[in-house]
Amino acid sequence: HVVMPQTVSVIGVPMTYGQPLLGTNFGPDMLRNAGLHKVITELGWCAEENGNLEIAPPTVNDPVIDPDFGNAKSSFAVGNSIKQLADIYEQKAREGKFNLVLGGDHTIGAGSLAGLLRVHPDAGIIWVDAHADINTPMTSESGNMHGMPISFLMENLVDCSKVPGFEWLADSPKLKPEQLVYIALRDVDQGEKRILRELGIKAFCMQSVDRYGIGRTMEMALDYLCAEKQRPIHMSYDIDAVDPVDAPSTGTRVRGGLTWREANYVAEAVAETNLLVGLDMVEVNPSLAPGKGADTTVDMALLLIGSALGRRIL
Ligand code: Z70
Ligand code: MN
Ligand code: MN
Ligand code: MN
Repeated sequence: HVVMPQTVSVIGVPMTYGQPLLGTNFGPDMLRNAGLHKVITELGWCAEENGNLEIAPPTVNDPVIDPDFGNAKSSFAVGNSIKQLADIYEQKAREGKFNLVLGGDHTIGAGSLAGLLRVHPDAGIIWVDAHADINTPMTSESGNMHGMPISFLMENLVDCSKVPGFEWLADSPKLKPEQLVYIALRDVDQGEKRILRELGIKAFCMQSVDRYGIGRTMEMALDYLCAEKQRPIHMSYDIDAVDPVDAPSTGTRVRGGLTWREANYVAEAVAETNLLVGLDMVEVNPSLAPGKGADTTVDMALLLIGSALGRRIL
């Protein structure tokens, strides 16, 4: 069995080079300024603040991916930055701490998973997102790396030694398809559909939420990961999984998302397993809906973090 850690290690990763819009770099400080530490400590956890990782911007001299291996914009800057996250996530996980990773765009998920798998090679991953984020540099139509983090962590999908900045990931422990489950998908590229089908990856898209409700959907998702044996879980929560009504300040709004209650229930259900060892909260971009929209989005993100950390109504 896995014992719930008592310390939440807060890691800010103000990464924005995995997608074209500036502003996701303000996510971590927005969440802290809105009372993140109060949320953590009021739930009985110790908060260990690690500040923000240093993100070096891309330069014109950076090596770029050979077009024969696809397109991966700013891979050198992205890869070198998230290597730092992999290292600190690994260190904190070994200390038995809960990793709370504040994005930043979703490329940082690759850093969290790399660190996680070094400590818990058998961990389960819950990826809550409107998007599948499993394009490879070959299948990606945009070249934006926030649409790719999972592909870099899957066994036999991307040769990381061919992607400048990601060489360090080539010999890192990788994910098997059965370690991953998606929630809330509704905008999946053709190439991604093929990958999901060929690898047999379990995905509960919005149609599943419509058909079975969020309660049964989460029961099936958690059974899929944990029915046979308990394993540590990492949840990577893209705020764009939530309907734009409740999370407008994000780069790729897709209508028909999780309601406030459904989004919250996802976090509550995962918390109830007592298996959660880490959480990414990503793609909060306060610049995109300044004022009320940003506040609504940050409020939603803090709610989800509190619920994932075990807040109960009663
Ligand atoms: C598309 C791509 C994406 C987030 C957009 C979009 C990916 N599949 N992810 N917004 N958070 O460009 O690969
Ligand atoms: Mn995402
Ligand atoms: Mn383990
Ligand atoms: Mn997304």
